[in-house]
Amino acid sequence: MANLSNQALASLNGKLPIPAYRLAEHKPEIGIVHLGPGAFFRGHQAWYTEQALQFGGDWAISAVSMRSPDVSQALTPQDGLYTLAVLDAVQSYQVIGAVQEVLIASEQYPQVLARLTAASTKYVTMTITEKGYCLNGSGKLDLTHAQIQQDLTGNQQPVTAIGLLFTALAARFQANIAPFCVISCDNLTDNGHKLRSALIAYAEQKDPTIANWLSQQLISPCTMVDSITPATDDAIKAQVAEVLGVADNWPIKREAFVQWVIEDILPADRPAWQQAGVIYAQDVSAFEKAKLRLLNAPHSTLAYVGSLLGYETVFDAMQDKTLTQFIQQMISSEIMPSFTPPAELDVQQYSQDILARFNNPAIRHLLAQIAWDGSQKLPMRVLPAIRDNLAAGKPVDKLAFAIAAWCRFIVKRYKDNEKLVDPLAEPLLAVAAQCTGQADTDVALFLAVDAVFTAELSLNNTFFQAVRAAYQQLATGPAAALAVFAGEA
Ligand code: CS2
Repeated sequence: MANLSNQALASLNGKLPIPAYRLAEHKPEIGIVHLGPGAFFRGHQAWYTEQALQFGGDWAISAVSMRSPDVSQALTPQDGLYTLAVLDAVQSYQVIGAVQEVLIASEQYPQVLARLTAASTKYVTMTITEKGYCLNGSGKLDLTHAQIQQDLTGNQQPVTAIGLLFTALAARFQANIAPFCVISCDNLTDNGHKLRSALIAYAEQKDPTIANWLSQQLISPCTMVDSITPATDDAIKAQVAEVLGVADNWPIKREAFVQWVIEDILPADRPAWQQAGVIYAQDVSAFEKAKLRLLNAPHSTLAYVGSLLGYETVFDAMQDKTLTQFIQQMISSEIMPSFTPPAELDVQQYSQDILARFNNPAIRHLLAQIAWDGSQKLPMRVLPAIRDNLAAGKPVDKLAFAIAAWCRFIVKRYKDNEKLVDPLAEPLLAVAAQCTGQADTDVALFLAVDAVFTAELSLNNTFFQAVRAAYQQLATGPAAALAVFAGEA
């Protein structure tokens, strides 16, 4: 079977949507560099840009991974092409051509820097996950972070995304080229502000003149990104090969729902993203908050509680009536009251639609994947709601159950001698090693991990007692504990 490539495209015409511009004489030039070419980027931003490219413009993407050669190895032989499979009530397939090249920063540094420095590169979008920003508990650049230290003090090529972007921006400054606009597409509250302040904080250490230039000129909108995009598996590869009649090294699958809200501060010269469905809004933080609390917080809760119960996927966990009842109660009694949603959002409907999306049988989304990086995700999705409720004297018991389930999940990994995927795996497993099963002491050990829990939160007795009670209950077994917390027992 032939492989997907520019050459194979013509044979697919008429079978499914293809990037017809790839067959034209004048192909779009690169105008966007993207850091972090994972599944989410390829199912989300690259798809939006693909739709936008149908309206013309030089907005092809150079996709850059910091270190991993995987995506480059899979897509370079395919001219950057890959298939997007939308798996929902209706299934559809589309070949995406927006990614024109895939580079590896650690191996092709001069090329990456040249792309980032070129005046024709107007945007840098990024999906580098929470940990990629190297922020401390207050959301500022962590200047003590080992890799940030390495980049700040050494003269080697940068190893962090922040260091790489700074080097490119400094080169643009020297060459009198305006900064590119940076667009964070990660699930962080106020992602654009955090990214902007991290870059300026880094620049202050390196060169105050550039820091000053950036504070005047760097555009870094906040965004809200949403689409459930599980990791690719062999089943989807086989399915795509059957539909296309050509082999694809790395197709992407996602649900039909897709949303991208961008703060309305982009330069006028931009891809036709709006025609592709992007929503520009004055205030994105309210949307971001609603999404983090109503989608990502329940997702992480399902991941930890569901894993303890022995489920494998989100869909499997959603078939457990007690678990879904618990999630619904957590949403209505603790999450909804924790924040003020955007005026234009019908939160009840929004939340119901999210739970319906979790119930999509066509999407095999592994709980294990969502459980990754809990130390980075919980402070964005669950702890803010807890903090807000504590301040307002509102309940936190169900949210605390999610935190206790995370602690139990780590202890279980330790006991089962299984790998914990988390940048803080080492200190967290060290905590698990000290756990004796006594709720008081075990919970105190976890809450003392200051990279996850702020001092204020770990010293809050209401919070401590709530996590302790849930943790203790979980000792009776996850199903029994869940029944109690869902009000069944
Ligand atoms: C998930 C998200 O893996 C996770 O932690 O909660 O990736 C989620 O699927 C997306 O944010 C949906 O937009």
